[in-house]
Amino acid sequence: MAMENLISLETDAGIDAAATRLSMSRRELLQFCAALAATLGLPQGADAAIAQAVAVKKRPSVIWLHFQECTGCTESLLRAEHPTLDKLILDVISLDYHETLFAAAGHQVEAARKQAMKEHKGKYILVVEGAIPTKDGGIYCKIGGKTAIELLKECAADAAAVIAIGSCASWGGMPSTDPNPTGASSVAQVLGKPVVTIPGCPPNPYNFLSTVVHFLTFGTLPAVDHLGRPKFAYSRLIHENCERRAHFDAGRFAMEFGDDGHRQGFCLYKLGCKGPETYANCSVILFGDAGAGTWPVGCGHPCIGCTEQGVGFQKPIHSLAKLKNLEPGAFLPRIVEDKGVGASLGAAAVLAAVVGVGIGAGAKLTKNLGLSHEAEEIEKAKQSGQTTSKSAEV
Ligand code: FSX
Ligand code: SF4
Ligand code: F3S
Repeated sequence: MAMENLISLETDAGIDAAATRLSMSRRELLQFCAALAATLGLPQGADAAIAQAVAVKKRPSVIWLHFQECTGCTESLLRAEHPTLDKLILDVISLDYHETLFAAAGHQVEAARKQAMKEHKGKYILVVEGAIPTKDGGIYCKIGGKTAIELLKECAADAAAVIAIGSCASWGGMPSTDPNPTGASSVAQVLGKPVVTIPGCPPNPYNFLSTVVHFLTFGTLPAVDHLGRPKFAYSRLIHENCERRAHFDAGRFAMEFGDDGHRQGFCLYKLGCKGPETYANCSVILFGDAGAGTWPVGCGHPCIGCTEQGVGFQKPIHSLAKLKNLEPGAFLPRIVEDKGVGASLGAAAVLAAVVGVGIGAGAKLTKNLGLSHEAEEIEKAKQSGQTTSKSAEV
């Protein structure tokens, strides 16, 4: 069906014109639309609808506010090493107000914001980057004489949709960590109503682009969870689709940066990887965009849970993650467990009770987590020419 739709677009001059505008070939543009449709989890044929929307629909006006943050969200969206993405974003939206990117300043930009709000009343998308300081009347962030609270409320009043981009805007992010001296709050907290959130510090720009393209193509925002996160991007734990998952299941862990396990690409759980308690699609669409495997865990650093309230910037980077789901990733091949020894069934039962899972999964997990520590000791002992009581058990 998708193919038929794409073939019927062959003569669509709009696609060619859009491809020329974006300095892409027609094929590259259609491939990109197919990738966006896949990211959004849309059925076959949606790629053609997206291609047509990108090519012919009127671009929605976007007003982009900056509050308490580092501008990393904007940086990640427009990063220089991948020109296609920023071109696409700037092509599918009409960015009518953006403090960082505007060449103008002062009253000129304030006038541009008011003009865009008047012209596109009830139709513009408001994107908010950064947390909103609420302590002491909100005096810790003022733009053009107005507090962030005032600006946010003013701009949200006539917006068709509000998108909180980044963890700061989504749940307070880094500025809200204890003791939160400025009372940094999320967009939803200040507006008192749910908004679409795209957490991450910075967030994956494809998730923002996919959300906007969904709005452009279908006139609605994608389905979200109870925290306002688009389900297409945040319904799975990173751990469920991680390329190192088979090592986790097999009990193969890097124990130190640079050790043998780390060099061999073993699981980073024992270095503090928060993938088991972090909902995001970094492991699926490989956030990093600098080549294969270049997402945080792919590069060899544990995920710090930057999308997740209560995890990112709250838990120590190298503390062990809470295991939220012990089911193995269904599609990953098994690795033969050939190392170490297991823990007792009693210990497995205790762990299973603590984490609230069935004894089978708990026993398997306990066995595997037990494996690596002991195997590691045996390995070290072997290397130093010693024997241990453990090695006799293997
Ligand atoms: Fe920075 Fe954005 Fe982090 Fe916050 O991203 S990358 S501090 S989520 O608001 O600019
Ligand atoms: Fe991947 Fe981290 Fe899970 Fe290990 S703990 S499988 S590195 S997400
Ligand atoms: Fe953040 Fe972890 Fe993804 S640190 S970018 S949620 S891999």
